[in-house]
Amino acid sequence: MTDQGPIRQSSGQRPEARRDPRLNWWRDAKFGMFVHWGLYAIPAGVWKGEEIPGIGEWIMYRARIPVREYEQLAKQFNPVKFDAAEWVSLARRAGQKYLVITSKHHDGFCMFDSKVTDYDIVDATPFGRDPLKELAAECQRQGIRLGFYYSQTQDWHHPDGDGNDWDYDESKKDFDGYLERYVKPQVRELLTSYGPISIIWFDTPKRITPEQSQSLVDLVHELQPACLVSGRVGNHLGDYASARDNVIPAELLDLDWETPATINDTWGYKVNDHHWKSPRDLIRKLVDIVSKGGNYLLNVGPTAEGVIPAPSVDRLLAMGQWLEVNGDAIYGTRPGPVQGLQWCRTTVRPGKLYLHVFEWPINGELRIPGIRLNVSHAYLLSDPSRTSLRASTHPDAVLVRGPQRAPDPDDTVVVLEYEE
Ligand code: H79
Repeated sequence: MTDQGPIRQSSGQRPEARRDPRLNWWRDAKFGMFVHWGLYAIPAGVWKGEEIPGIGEWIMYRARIPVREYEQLAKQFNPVKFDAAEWVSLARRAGQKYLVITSKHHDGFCMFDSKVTDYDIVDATPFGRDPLKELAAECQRQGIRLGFYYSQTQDWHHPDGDGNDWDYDESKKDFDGYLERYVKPQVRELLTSYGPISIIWFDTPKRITPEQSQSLVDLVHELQPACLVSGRVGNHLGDYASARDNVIPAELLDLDWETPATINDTWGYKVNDHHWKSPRDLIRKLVDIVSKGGNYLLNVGPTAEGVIPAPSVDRLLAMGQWLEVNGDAIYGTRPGPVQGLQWCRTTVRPGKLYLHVFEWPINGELRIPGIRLNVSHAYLLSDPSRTSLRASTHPDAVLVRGPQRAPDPDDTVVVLEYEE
Protein backbone atom coordinates (compact mmCIF):
# COMPACT_ATOMS: atom_id res chain seq x y z
CA MET A 1 0.00 0.00 0.00
CA THR A 2 1.53 3.30 -1.05
CA ASP A 3 0.95 6.68 0.51
CA GLN A 4 -1.18 7.51 -2.52
CA GLY A 5 -3.58 4.67 -1.74
CA PRO A 6 -6.78 4.95 0.23
CA ILE A 7 -4.92 4.14 3.43
CA ARG A 8 -1.73 5.95 4.38
CA GLN A 9 1.09 3.71 5.49
CA SER A 10 1.08 5.53 8.82
CA SER A 11 -2.62 4.79 9.39
CA GLY A 12 -2.48 1.06 8.78
CA GLN A 13 -3.34 -1.98 10.86
CA ARG A 14 -0.85 -3.97 12.92
CA PRO A 15 -0.74 -7.35 11.08
CA GLU A 16 -1.41 -9.34 14.32
CA ALA A 17 -4.66 -7.44 14.82
CA ARG A 18 -6.20 -8.83 11.62
CA ARG A 19 -7.32 -12.05 13.35
CA ASP A 20 -7.77 -10.59 16.82
CA PRO A 21 -11.17 -11.55 18.29
CA ARG A 22 -11.25 -8.28 20.25
CA LEU A 23 -12.33 -6.70 16.97
CA ASN A 24 -15.27 -9.04 16.42
CA TRP A 25 -17.96 -6.61 17.64
CA TRP A 26 -16.43 -3.90 15.46
CA ARG A 27 -16.27 -6.20 12.42
CA ASP A 28 -19.99 -6.87 12.78
CA ALA A 29 -21.02 -3.28 13.61
CA LYS A 30 -20.32 -1.68 10.19
CA PHE A 31 -21.83 1.71 10.97
CA GLY A 32 -20.90 4.28 13.62
CA MET A 33 -21.60 7.89 14.50
CA PHE A 34 -18.72 10.36 14.62
CA VAL A 35 -19.31 13.57 16.57
CA HIS A 36 -17.10 16.65 16.14
CA TRP A 37 -18.00 19.10 18.86
CA GLY A 38 -15.93 21.84 20.40
CA LEU A 39 -15.37 25.59 20.68
CA TYR A 40 -15.16 25.85 16.88
CA ALA A 41 -18.94 25.39 16.78
CA ILE A 42 -19.25 28.99 18.06
CA PRO A 43 -17.57 30.79 15.13
CA ALA A 44 -19.02 28.03 12.90
CA GLY A 45 -16.78 28.94 9.96
CA VAL A 46 -16.93 32.74 10.30
CA TRP A 47 -14.23 34.81 12.06
CA LYS A 48 -14.62 38.57 12.55
CA GLY A 49 -17.22 38.70 9.81
CA GLU A 50 -15.05 36.82 7.36
CA GLU A 51 -15.89 33.43 5.90
CA ILE A 52 -12.94 31.11 6.61
CA PRO A 53 -12.67 28.40 3.93
CA GLY A 54 -12.24 24.72 4.72
CA ILE A 55 -13.36 22.41 7.48
CA GLY A 56 -14.92 24.19 10.46
CA GLU A 57 -12.81 22.68 13.26
CA TRP A 58 -9.68 24.05 11.53
CA ILE A 59 -10.74 27.70 11.90
CA MET A 60 -8.12 28.48 14.55
CA TYR A 61 -5.40 27.26 12.19
CA ARG A 62 -6.76 28.70 8.97
CA ALA A 63 -7.37 32.17 10.48
CA ARG A 64 -4.17 31.95 12.60
CA ILE A 65 -6.15 32.90 15.68
CA PRO A 66 -3.85 33.58 18.64
CA VAL A 67 -4.30 31.22 21.59
CA ARG A 68 -5.21 34.10 23.92
CA GLU A 69 -8.01 35.15 21.57
CA TYR A 70 -9.37 31.66 20.74
CA GLU A 71 -9.42 30.76 24.45
CA GLN A 72 -12.01 33.48 25.05
CA LEU A 73 -14.59 31.39 23.18
CA ALA A 74 -14.80 29.10 26.21
CA LYS A 75 -16.52 31.87 28.20
CA GLN A 76 -19.42 31.81 25.74
CA PHE A 77 -19.75 28.04 25.41
CA ASN A 78 -23.07 27.15 26.98
CA PRO A 79 -24.79 24.37 25.01
CA VAL A 80 -27.96 24.29 27.08
CA LYS A 81 -29.81 22.25 24.44
CA PHE A 82 -27.32 19.37 24.71
CA ASP A 83 -29.21 16.16 25.49
CA ALA A 84 -27.08 13.02 25.61
CA ALA A 85 -30.16 10.76 25.53
CA GLU A 86 -31.30 12.38 22.29
CA TRP A 87 -27.92 12.08 20.56
CA VAL A 88 -27.54 8.42 21.51
CA SER A 89 -31.12 7.71 20.54
CA LEU A 90 -30.47 9.27 17.12
CA ALA A 91 -27.45 7.00 16.64
CA ARG A 92 -29.61 4.02 17.60
CA ARG A 93 -32.46 4.97 15.29
CA ALA A 94 -29.93 5.52 12.47
CA GLY A 95 -28.75 1.93 12.92
CA GLN A 96 -25.33 3.00 14.20
CA LYS A 97 -23.70 0.64 16.67
CA TYR A 98 -20.96 2.87 18.06
CA LEU A 99 -20.37 6.54 18.72
CA VAL A 100 -17.00 8.31 18.67
CA ILE A 101 -16.86 11.88 20.02
CA THR A 102 -14.05 14.45 20.11
CA SER A 103 -12.63 14.56 23.61
CA LYS A 104 -9.87 16.91 22.38
CA HIS A 105 -9.45 18.11 18.80
CA HIS A 106 -6.44 19.91 17.31
CA ASP A 107 -7.53 23.20 18.93
CA GLY A 108 -6.63 21.60 22.27
CA PHE A 109 -9.89 22.38 24.06
CA CYS A 110 -10.95 19.44 26.23
CA MET A 111 -14.59 18.42 26.13
CA PHE A 112 -14.21 16.51 29.41
CA ASP A 113 -13.30 17.34 33.01
CA SER A 114 -9.52 17.01 32.85
CA LYS A 115 -7.42 17.40 35.98
CA VAL A 116 -4.33 18.07 33.85
CA THR A 117 -5.60 21.41 32.53
CA ASP A 118 -8.25 24.04 33.18
CA TYR A 119 -8.76 24.43 29.44
CA ASP A 120 -11.76 22.15 29.53
CA ILE A 121 -15.53 22.33 29.37
CA VAL A 122 -16.08 21.93 33.10
CA ASP A 123 -13.49 24.45 34.31
CA ALA A 124 -13.58 27.09 31.56
CA THR A 125 -17.20 27.41 30.43
CA PRO A 126 -20.46 28.62 31.98
CA PHE A 127 -21.90 25.20 31.02
CA GLY A 128 -19.81 23.45 33.66
CA ARG A 129 -21.06 19.94 32.79
CA ASP A 130 -19.05 17.01 31.41
CA PRO A 131 -20.84 15.88 28.23
CA LEU A 132 -18.65 12.79 27.92
CA LYS A 133 -19.87 11.60 31.34
CA GLU A 134 -23.47 12.08 30.24
CA LEU A 135 -22.86 10.34 26.93
CA ALA A 136 -21.08 7.43 28.64
CA ALA A 137 -24.12 6.88 30.88
CA GLU A 138 -26.53 7.08 27.93
CA CYS A 139 -24.47 4.79 25.72
CA GLN A 140 -24.51 2.20 28.52
CA ARG A 141 -28.27 2.59 28.91
CA GLN A 142 -29.06 2.41 25.19
CA GLY A 143 -26.53 -0.24 24.19
CA ILE A 144 -24.24 1.86 22.00
CA ARG A 145 -20.49 1.44 22.26
CA LEU A 146 -18.56 4.61 23.06
CA GLY A 147 -15.25 5.81 21.66
CA PHE A 148 -13.21 8.96 22.20
CA TYR A 149 -11.43 10.90 19.45
CA TYR A 150 -8.19 12.34 20.85
CA SER A 151 -5.74 14.50 18.88
CA GLN A 152 -2.44 13.15 20.15
CA THR A 153 0.03 15.01 17.93
CA GLN A 154 -1.55 18.30 17.00
CA ASP A 155 -2.47 20.61 19.86
CA TRP A 156 -2.55 24.27 18.87
CA HIS A 157 -3.12 25.43 22.46
CA HIS A 158 -0.35 23.55 24.25
CA PRO A 159 3.09 25.23 23.81
CA ASP A 160 4.72 21.86 23.07
CA GLY A 161 1.95 20.36 20.93
CA ASP A 162 2.32 20.12 17.16
CA GLY A 163 0.88 22.56 14.66
CA ASN A 164 0.76 26.06 16.13
CA ASP A 165 3.66 28.06 14.70
CA TRP A 166 1.98 31.46 15.01
CA ASP A 167 2.09 31.57 18.83
CA TYR A 168 4.96 29.20 19.50
CA ASP A 169 8.43 28.58 18.10
CA GLU A 170 8.36 25.09 16.55
CA SER A 171 12.12 24.64 17.13
CA LYS A 172 11.71 25.07 20.89
CA LYS A 173 8.96 22.50 21.32
CA ASP A 174 9.39 19.59 23.71
CA PHE A 175 7.00 17.23 21.91
CA ASP A 176 8.03 14.19 23.95
CA GLY A 177 7.43 16.13 27.17
CA TYR A 178 3.96 17.05 25.92
CA LEU A 179 3.24 13.39 25.14
CA GLU A 180 4.53 12.14 28.49
CA ARG A 181 3.14 14.83 30.79
CA TYR A 182 -0.04 15.89 29.00
CA VAL A 183 -1.29 13.36 26.42
CA LYS A 184 -0.71 10.21 28.45
CA PRO A 185 -2.27 11.53 31.67
CA GLN A 186 -5.30 12.60 29.64
CA VAL A 187 -5.60 9.25 27.86
CA ARG A 188 -5.42 7.70 31.34
CA GLU A 189 -8.28 9.96 32.51
CA LEU A 190 -10.39 9.02 29.49
CA LEU A 191 -9.86 5.31 30.11
CA THR A 192 -10.37 5.34 33.89
CA SER A 193 -13.29 7.73 34.49
CA TYR A 194 -15.89 6.90 31.85
CA GLY A 195 -16.49 3.16 32.13
CA PRO A 196 -15.74 0.79 29.28
CA ILE A 197 -14.41 2.65 26.24
CA SER A 198 -14.48 0.79 22.94
CA ILE A 199 -12.15 2.92 20.82
CA ILE A 200 -9.54 5.62 21.25
CA TRP A 201 -9.59 7.38 17.90
CA PHE A 202 -6.21 9.03 17.46
CA ASP A 203 -5.75 11.26 14.39
CA THR A 204 -3.07 12.93 12.21
CA PRO A 205 0.04 11.13 13.49
CA LYS A 206 2.45 13.51 11.70
CA ARG A 207 5.74 13.69 13.65
CA ILE A 208 5.02 10.92 16.18
CA THR A 209 7.75 8.24 16.24
CA PRO A 210 7.14 4.45 16.19
CA GLU A 211 8.22 4.26 19.85
CA GLN A 212 5.80 7.01 20.83
CA SER A 213 2.91 5.44 18.88
CA GLN A 214 3.67 2.05 20.43
CA SER A 215 3.70 3.53 23.93
CA LEU A 216 0.23 5.01 23.37
CA VAL A 217 -1.10 1.67 22.09
CA ASP A 218 0.43 -0.05 25.13
CA LEU A 219 -1.07 2.48 27.53
CA VAL A 220 -4.56 2.06 26.06
CA HIS A 221 -4.35 -1.73 26.20
CA GLU A 222 -2.90 -1.70 29.71
CA LEU A 223 -5.81 0.39 31.01
CA GLN A 224 -8.56 -1.30 28.97
CA PRO A 225 -7.39 -4.42 27.11
CA ALA A 226 -10.55 -4.56 24.97
CA CYS A 227 -10.32 -0.94 23.81
CA LEU A 228 -9.40 -0.58 20.13
CA VAL A 229 -6.88 1.96 18.85
CA SER A 230 -7.49 3.64 15.48
CA GLY A 231 -4.88 3.33 12.74
CA ARG A 232 -4.08 7.00 13.01
CA VAL A 233 -2.09 6.43 16.19
CA GLY A 234 0.59 6.26 13.49
CA ASN A 235 3.39 4.03 12.26
CA HIS A 236 1.16 1.14 11.23
CA LEU A 237 0.38 0.23 14.83
CA GLY A 238 -3.41 0.59 15.10
CA ASP A 239 -5.87 -2.21 15.80
CA TYR A 240 -7.58 -1.33 12.54
CA ALA A 241 -6.68 0.73 9.48
CA SER A 242 -8.07 4.13 8.74
CA ALA A 243 -8.86 5.18 5.18
CA ARG A 244 -8.32 8.83 4.34
CA ASP A 245 -11.08 11.22 5.32
CA ASN A 246 -14.08 10.71 3.01
CA VAL A 247 -12.23 8.20 0.84
CA ILE A 248 -13.68 4.80 -0.06
CA PRO A 249 -11.14 2.33 -1.43
CA ALA A 250 -11.80 1.20 -5.00
CA GLU A 251 -11.42 -2.48 -4.11
CA LEU A 252 -11.94 -5.04 -1.39
CA LEU A 253 -9.12 -4.82 1.17
CA ASP A 254 -7.82 -7.70 3.26
CA LEU A 255 -7.67 -5.53 6.38
CA ASP A 256 -9.97 -4.30 9.09
CA TRP A 257 -10.57 -0.73 7.97
CA GLU A 258 -12.88 2.23 8.41
CA THR A 259 -13.76 5.33 6.39
CA PRO A 260 -14.44 8.41 8.51
CA ALA A 261 -16.74 10.69 6.54
CA THR A 262 -18.87 13.81 6.57
CA ILE A 263 -22.54 14.25 5.58
CA ASN A 264 -21.83 17.76 4.24
CA ASP A 265 -18.28 19.13 3.72
CA THR A 266 -17.23 19.86 7.31
CA TRP A 267 -16.72 17.93 10.56
CA GLY A 268 -17.20 20.76 13.04
CA TYR A 269 -20.42 22.75 12.59
CA LYS A 270 -20.35 25.48 9.92
CA VAL A 271 -23.30 27.80 9.55
CA ASN A 272 -22.82 28.20 5.79
CA ASP A 273 -22.16 24.62 4.69
CA HIS A 274 -25.34 23.35 3.07
CA HIS A 275 -23.70 20.83 0.77
CA TRP A 276 -25.56 17.79 2.11
CA LYS A 277 -25.18 14.36 0.53
CA SER A 278 -28.48 12.70 -0.37
CA PRO A 279 -29.84 9.76 1.63
CA ARG A 280 -29.37 7.60 -1.47
CA ASP A 281 -25.72 8.58 -1.75
CA LEU A 282 -25.17 7.85 1.96
CA ILE A 283 -26.95 4.46 1.85
CA ARG A 284 -24.92 3.43 -1.18
CA LYS A 285 -21.68 4.59 0.42
CA LEU A 286 -22.46 2.43 3.45
CA VAL A 287 -23.20 -0.58 1.23
CA ASP A 288 -20.14 0.03 -0.93
CA ILE A 289 -17.91 0.20 2.17
CA VAL A 290 -19.41 -2.91 3.77
CA SER A 291 -19.09 -4.86 0.48
CA LYS A 292 -15.34 -4.11 0.58
CA GLY A 293 -14.89 -5.15 4.20
CA GLY A 294 -14.96 -1.73 5.87
CA ASN A 295 -16.87 0.28 8.44
CA TYR A 296 -18.51 3.69 7.89
CA LEU A 297 -17.97 6.27 10.64
CA LEU A 298 -20.37 9.04 9.65
CA ASN A 299 -20.02 12.45 11.22
CA VAL A 300 -22.39 14.98 12.74
CA GLY A 301 -21.29 18.45 13.83
CA PRO A 302 -23.56 19.75 16.59
CA THR A 303 -24.06 23.51 17.04
CA ALA A 304 -22.71 25.56 19.94
CA GLU A 305 -26.14 25.12 21.54
CA GLY A 306 -25.73 21.35 21.43
CA VAL A 307 -28.14 20.64 18.58
CA ILE A 308 -27.42 18.18 15.75
CA PRO A 309 -28.39 20.02 12.53
CA ALA A 310 -31.77 18.96 11.12
CA PRO A 311 -30.42 17.97 7.68
CA SER A 312 -28.09 15.48 9.42
CA VAL A 313 -30.93 14.12 11.54
CA ASP A 314 -33.14 13.66 8.47
CA ARG A 315 -30.46 11.77 6.58
CA LEU A 316 -29.53 9.54 9.50
CA LEU A 317 -33.17 8.63 10.05
CA ALA A 318 -33.54 7.79 6.35
CA MET A 319 -30.55 5.47 6.63
CA GLY A 320 -32.08 3.96 9.76
CA GLN A 321 -35.32 3.26 7.91
CA TRP A 322 -33.46 1.52 5.13
CA LEU A 323 -31.45 -0.50 7.67
CA GLU A 324 -34.60 -1.42 9.58
CA VAL A 325 -35.68 -3.35 6.46
CA ASN A 326 -32.27 -4.35 5.09
CA GLY A 327 -30.03 -4.63 8.16
CA ASP A 328 -29.62 -8.40 7.69
CA ALA A 329 -27.66 -7.63 4.52
CA ILE A 330 -25.27 -5.33 6.45
CA TYR A 331 -24.66 -6.19 10.11
CA GLY A 332 -22.46 -9.20 10.75
CA THR A 333 -21.88 -9.80 7.04
CA ARG A 334 -18.62 -10.18 5.16
CA PRO A 335 -17.68 -8.97 1.66
CA GLY A 336 -19.37 -10.95 -1.12
CA PRO A 337 -17.70 -12.84 -3.98
CA VAL A 338 -18.83 -10.48 -6.74
CA GLN A 339 -16.68 -7.36 -6.75
CA GLY A 340 -16.05 -4.55 -9.19
CA LEU A 341 -19.48 -4.26 -10.84
CA GLN A 342 -21.07 -0.82 -11.27
CA TRP A 343 -24.68 -1.77 -10.78
CA CYS A 344 -24.46 -3.96 -7.67
CA ARG A 345 -22.58 -4.91 -4.52
CA THR A 346 -22.54 -8.20 -2.62
CA THR A 347 -22.31 -9.17 1.04
CA VAL A 348 -22.48 -12.66 2.57
CA ARG A 349 -23.14 -14.70 5.68
CA PRO A 350 -23.13 -18.50 5.89
CA GLY A 351 -25.72 -19.88 3.43
CA LYS A 352 -26.81 -16.45 2.16
CA LEU A 353 -25.61 -14.09 -0.49
CA TYR A 354 -27.08 -10.58 -0.47
CA LEU A 355 -27.20 -8.89 -3.84
CA HIS A 356 -27.46 -5.11 -3.44
CA VAL A 357 -28.87 -3.69 -6.66
CA PHE A 358 -28.21 0.01 -7.26
CA GLU A 359 -29.26 0.07 -10.94
CA TRP A 360 -32.27 -2.13 -11.57
CA PRO A 361 -32.20 -3.71 -15.04
CA ILE A 362 -35.04 -3.01 -17.46
CA ASN A 363 -37.43 -6.00 -17.37
CA GLY A 364 -36.03 -7.05 -13.96
CA GLU A 365 -33.71 -9.74 -15.31
CA LEU A 366 -30.70 -9.85 -12.97
CA ARG A 367 -27.57 -11.53 -14.27
CA ILE A 368 -24.84 -12.02 -11.67
CA PRO A 369 -21.68 -13.02 -13.48
CA GLY A 370 -18.74 -15.02 -12.21
CA ILE A 371 -20.42 -17.13 -9.53
CA ARG A 372 -21.77 -20.66 -9.32
CA LEU A 373 -24.32 -21.10 -6.59
CA ASN A 374 -26.85 -23.81 -5.95
CA VAL A 375 -29.67 -21.37 -5.11
CA SER A 376 -32.40 -22.92 -2.97
CA HIS A 377 -34.49 -19.81 -2.39
CA ALA A 378 -34.30 -16.29 -3.86
CA TYR A 379 -36.43 -13.42 -2.52
CA LEU A 380 -36.47 -9.71 -1.83
CA LEU A 381 -35.26 -8.86 1.67
CA SER A 382 -38.02 -6.25 1.87
CA ASP A 383 -40.72 -8.87 1.16
CA PRO A 384 -42.13 -10.14 4.49
CA SER A 385 -43.77 -13.13 2.73
CA ARG A 386 -40.45 -14.07 1.11
CA THR A 387 -42.16 -14.96 -2.14
CA SER A 388 -39.75 -16.94 -4.29
CA LEU A 389 -38.16 -15.28 -7.29
CA ARG A 390 -37.23 -17.55 -10.17
CA ALA A 391 -33.48 -18.24 -10.09
CA SER A 392 -31.33 -20.40 -12.32
CA THR A 393 -27.70 -21.43 -12.19
CA HIS A 394 -25.55 -21.30 -15.29
CA PRO A 395 -21.86 -22.18 -15.76
CA ASP A 396 -20.77 -18.55 -15.66
CA ALA A 397 -23.63 -16.73 -13.96
CA VAL A 398 -26.73 -16.86 -11.80
CA LEU A 399 -29.93 -15.46 -13.30
CA VAL A 400 -32.74 -14.12 -11.13
CA ARG A 401 -36.05 -12.83 -12.41
CA GLY A 402 -37.09 -9.89 -10.25
CA PRO A 403 -40.03 -7.53 -10.53
CA GLN A 404 -40.20 -5.21 -13.56
CA ARG A 405 -39.53 -2.07 -11.56
CA ALA A 406 -36.97 -1.46 -8.82
CA PRO A 407 -38.68 -2.07 -5.48
CA ASP A 408 -36.19 0.26 -3.76
CA PRO A 409 -34.45 2.82 -5.98
CA ASP A 410 -31.77 3.40 -3.28
CA ASP A 411 -30.69 -0.25 -3.06
CA THR A 412 -32.90 -3.31 -3.54
CA VAL A 413 -31.55 -6.31 -1.68
CA VAL A 414 -32.11 -9.75 -3.23
CA VAL A 415 -31.34 -12.67 -0.92
CA LEU A 416 -29.92 -15.82 -2.50
CA GLU A 417 -30.06 -18.72 -0.08
CA TYR A 418 -27.82 -21.50 -1.24
CA GLU A 419 -26.50 -24.91 -0.27
CA GLU A 420 -22.85 -24.70 0.76
O1 H79 B 1 -11.12 15.45 12.62
C1 H79 B 1 -11.32 15.59 11.24
C2 H79 B 1 -10.32 16.54 10.64
O2 H79 B 1 -10.24 17.77 11.34
C3 H79 B 1 -9.06 15.76 10.76
N1 H79 B 1 -9.46 14.40 10.50
C4 H79 B 1 -10.90 14.33 10.49
C5 H79 B 1 -11.42 13.06 11.09
C6 H79 B 1 -8.01 16.25 9.89
N2 H79 B 1 -6.90 16.73 10.37
N3 H79 B 1 -6.13 17.07 9.39
N4 H79 B 1 -6.74 16.82 8.29
C7 H79 B 1 -7.93 16.27 8.55
C8 H79 B 1 -6.15 17.13 7.03
C9 H79 B 1 -6.59 18.54 6.82
C10 H79 B 1 -6.06 19.31 5.89
C11 H79 B 1 -6.64 20.59 5.69
FE1 H79 B 1 -5.89 22.36 5.48
C12 H79 B 1 -7.15 21.46 6.67
C13 H79 B 1 -6.99 21.10 4.43
C14 H79 B 1 -7.67 22.31 4.64
C15 H79 B 1 -7.78 22.53 6.03
C16 H79 B 1 -4.09 22.70 6.44
C17 H79 B 1 -4.76 23.87 6.25
C18 H79 B 1 -3.84 22.15 5.23
C19 H79 B 1 -4.34 22.99 4.26
C20 H79 B 1 -4.92 24.07 4.92
